[in-house]
Parts: sequence; C-alpha cells; structure tokens
Amino acid sequence: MATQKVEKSKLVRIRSLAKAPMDDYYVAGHRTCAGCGPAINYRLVAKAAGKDTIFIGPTGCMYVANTSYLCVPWAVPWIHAQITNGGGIGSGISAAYEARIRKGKYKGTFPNVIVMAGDGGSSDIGLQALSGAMYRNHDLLFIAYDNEAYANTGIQVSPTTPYGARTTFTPPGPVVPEGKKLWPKDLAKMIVGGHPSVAYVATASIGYPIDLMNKVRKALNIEGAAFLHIHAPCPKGWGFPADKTIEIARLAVQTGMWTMWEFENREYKINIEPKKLKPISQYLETQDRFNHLTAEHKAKIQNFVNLKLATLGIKVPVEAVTA
Ligand SMILES: Cc1ncc(C[n+]2csc(CCOP(=O)(O)OP(=O)(O)O)c2C)c(N)n1
Ligand code: SF4
Ligand SMILES: [Mg+2]
Repeated sequence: MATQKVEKSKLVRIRSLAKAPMDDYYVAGHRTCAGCGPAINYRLVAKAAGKDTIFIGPTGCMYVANTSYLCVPWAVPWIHAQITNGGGIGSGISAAYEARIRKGKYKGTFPNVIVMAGDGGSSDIGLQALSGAMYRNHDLLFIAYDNEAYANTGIQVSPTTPYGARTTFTPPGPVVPEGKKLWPKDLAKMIVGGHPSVAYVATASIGYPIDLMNKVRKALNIEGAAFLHIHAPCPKGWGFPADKTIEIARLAVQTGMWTMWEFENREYKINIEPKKLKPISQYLETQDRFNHLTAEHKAKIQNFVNLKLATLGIKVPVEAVTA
C-alpha cells in the first residue's frame, strides 16, 4: 500500500508528450473488430506507459478478442483477471512489489501497474474490487475503457450505457419505446466522491490522443492509486462504420455527451471546453443504437447533458439547448 513508504524508482517520472511515441507495446496480432475504440485506447495507453509496465486484463473484449492460443498483442507482461477482480489482482501485484523492494528481494524499478477494465468490469461487476483498490490507495492506475456496453458477450446494457440506447437487453418496442430507460452512472465522479485518498482522477477520449497519453503519464507519476475513465466508441455495438471511430469520439466531446476533466489537488479542472457546443442530436444521428429515438427522447437527453455540463461550470449555447 502506498502508505507503507518504500524506496522505489518509478519508471516514467513523467514528462508530458507533444506527440505520440513511435514505440508500441500493444501491437498487431489481435482479433478486435476493425475500428475498435478500446483497441485504439490500449495502443495509446501502452505507448504512453512504456516498456516497464504490467497490464491486468479483466474479462471483456480487451481480453477475449486480444488473446488466442500462443498469440497476444502485448509486448509487455499481461495477466488475465476475472471480470470481478481487476482491482484485487492489481492491488496484489502492486503490494507484492512494495514488499519485495522493502525486504531487499527485488532491486529493479517499481513497474507501472495498470488495470485495463471495461465499463462492466469497473462500473458494475468489478466495482467492489475497484473501490477496494482505490480505498487502500495501492500504487496503481485503474483504467475503465468505456464502450458503454457489455460488448464481449453480445452488447448487453451496462450502467454506463446512455439513456435511450438500444442494446440486446434494452430493445426498443411498444412498451419501452426509448430502449434503455435508466440514466448512466458517472463512474469517475463516484471515484472522486467516495475515495478521498485518490490524488488523481480524470476522464479522457480516444478522439484526443495526446491529451489521453498525458493523463496516463500524469496518473502513473502519482504515488498511490489513480483512476482514468476513457471513452472508447465500439463500431459493432453502437452501429457505425469502422472508419468513423475517431470522428464519433470527438463528436461525443463536442456535443457534451462526454466531458473531459481532471481532478487534482482536490479540484476539478476542465480540459476541453467546446467553444460552441453542438446539439446532441448530431451525435445521436451517427449511430444505429439511437435510431429509434423520438424528438421527445432527444430533448430529455439534451436536458440531461445541459445539467451535467452546468455542474462542471460549462455554459451551454442557446442553439444547442433549443435544437
Ligand atoms: C462472473 C462473470 N460473469 C459474466 C461473465 C461473462 N462476460 C465475459 S466478458 C463480459 C462483458 C464485459 O463487459 P465490459 O467489462 O464492459 O468489457 P467489454 O466486453 O465491453 O470490452 C461478460 C458479461 C464472466 N466472464 N464472468
Ligand atoms: S465488439 Fe466493440 S469493443 Fe469488442 S472488439 Fe468489436 S469494436 Fe471492439
Ligand atoms: Mg464494455
């Protein structure tokens, strides 16, 4: 645990990046769908973290579609965790390095310990282990890559699936015309609100790769637990063409459907404040999962986004409110 201070030299001792490093530690050899947002996320995170990294992969697309017999895309150590316990395995690996260094049994550098969990493996079925790791303040980075569904088992609804999205468990029909009826959990805010030891929490998007990589580096430089919530569109689950992933990721930020902030020194900092927010309907129209929504449903979503932005101090332009 981070409270048991030991001498350790962390690798990254972070410098911020102006462009992506050339070296890759998440390479070819996986079988994710073309245009997979979570795979793009993995590549960016691995670039930013570098070679002295251990990834923990709870079950999900980023485990199952990445691994086949004798073939994996990681050029660094990687270990599978049960979908429920990414935080537990990460805690154990971090604590083991702490103990071995303290006892003089390990002379190397303290590695970057990164849990790469899906939204299911973090906001829902893996929440307890995530919360435990944050509460005990283990020296690790927990990343929730958010494709807004339990994608690997067939695009089932998760707590971060947006209101109104069609999933295989929320099919729109005469009784429930909007599809998903519940509003999404805000996982990053839950980590901030309930885990006072955690020094760094941020949201990021694969649509803004340099911002994402710098947040990874900042988080790895923290002594203790850090958390990143990364938006990662899923072409298969959301119903859009494979070459539109980055465009859709940016549109999420430009419409306020995804917000970008850091929580550091117990204060929020908004990183990307869209100069002129676009109406959320522009984002919804790009994806089949929303193509059943009525104007009334869209107005409800716009109102939800406006309120969410207002709590971050972002003023929503009149054109977006009335669209
Ligand atoms: C205890 C348990 N319940 C259910 C499953 C089945 N399962 C495997 S992957 C998966 C989806 C994971 O969703 P998420 O964490 O969001 O990752 P994604 O597949 O979207 O990348 C589920 C439900 C399991 N492996 N273990
Ligand atoms: S279903 Fe989505 S998250 Fe899974 S491999 Fe395909 S694009 Fe990636
Ligand atoms: Mg998911």
